[in-house]
Amino acid sequence: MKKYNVAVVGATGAVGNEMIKMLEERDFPVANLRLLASSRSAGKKLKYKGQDVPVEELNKDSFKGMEIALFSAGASISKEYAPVAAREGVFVIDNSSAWRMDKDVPLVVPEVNPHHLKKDKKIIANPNCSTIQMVVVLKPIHDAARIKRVVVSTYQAVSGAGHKAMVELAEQVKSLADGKPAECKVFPYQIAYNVIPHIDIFLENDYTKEEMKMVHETKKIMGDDSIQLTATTVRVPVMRGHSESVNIETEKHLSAADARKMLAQAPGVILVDDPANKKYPLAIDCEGKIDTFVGRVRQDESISNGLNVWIVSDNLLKGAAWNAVQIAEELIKQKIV
Ligand code: 25A
Ligand code: L14
Repeated sequence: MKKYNVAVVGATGAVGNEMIKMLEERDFPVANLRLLASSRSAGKKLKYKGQDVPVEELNKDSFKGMEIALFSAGASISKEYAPVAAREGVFVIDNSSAWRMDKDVPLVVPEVNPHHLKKDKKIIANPNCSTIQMVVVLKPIHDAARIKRVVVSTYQAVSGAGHKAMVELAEQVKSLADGKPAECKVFPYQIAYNVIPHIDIFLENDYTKEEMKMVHETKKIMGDDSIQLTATTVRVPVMRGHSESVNIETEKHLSAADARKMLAQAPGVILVDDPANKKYPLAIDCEGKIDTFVGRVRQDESISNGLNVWIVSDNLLKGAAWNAVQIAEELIKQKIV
């Protein structure tokens, strides 16, 4: 089997770290692995398959001889360096929001739109974490009953905001237990023992950017602009795993029982739905897993064709690192790379 030269940009971050682990766990056909980050991390060593791999400082020559590059170092780095890599013929799978809505860039969730990958589209965007886990569940429902409108509220883990945010939650919990005040550097307010209805920046329409990403990205991935969606995105004091309450209105009637049957067979989805035995998806159970978990499947009794579901997935894996590596696997499967 052919092996590929793979670069990870932002290798020392919360997502980058999981990308390296994912390549290892999936036994991805790596010939050479190049780890890139800022000058702060240059010289540091990270483990890959038991070996020490040095972290190099990212520069314009970093992509020579590479074939696939996984980016997770923020939008400004992606804006600057993804075109540099693409010009070298490298397939860039970018986890930032920089390229997602560019009409020449495929925005891909392999269970939903693998056909959007193309040989001449060197930059590929990895969608927003909250959107990814939602669309793997929406896709089979849309195919069966045609979705008209979605109302979603998210309960997002702090790891979505990176490594520093996880440290902040842990330190706040400790400070408060010691009777000391909680220090806020990453989040605008104390996140320990709190819930903050604000992720990413506020826009002119008073929605946050995170909320509008869910609106626009869902339509692009599903390839259907007619799907109406409204979102409220909320930060909760959970380390890993985003949860979502999703209300779905469909054109055709779909019973909760039929929806459950379909979801149990949907790719990448695991149904955990047994209320009598208190079984439903929990963030703490999904940590470290690549699947998307769905439960609490119910009829929306206030309208004629509606469902309510509860969706949970590890935001650092299906929401970021796994979806990126899965796209790379798909490029190989489709003989694109
Ligand atoms: O710009 P955005 O889009 O708003 O994104 C902001 C951040 O969100 C995270 C990610 O943070 C990103 O930087 N992120 C983005 N998408 C995400 C998603 N879908 C997401 N998180 C979750 N889900 P992160 O901390 O996880 O990762 C940051 C990585 O990017 C590298 N990086 C930063 N600037 C770079 C760069 N790489 C190349 N060139 C640059 N100019 C960064 O590497 C990390 O790998 P690093 O070397 O800067 O950081 C290594 C470690 O150093 C610590 N650290 C970070 N900042 C400082 C610091 N130490 C001291 N002083 C600092 N100012 C951290 O512990 C880090 O792990
Ligand atoms: O991928 O939880 O657009 O703060 C960046 C920040 C996802 C979540 C993205 C967060 C996000 C995120």
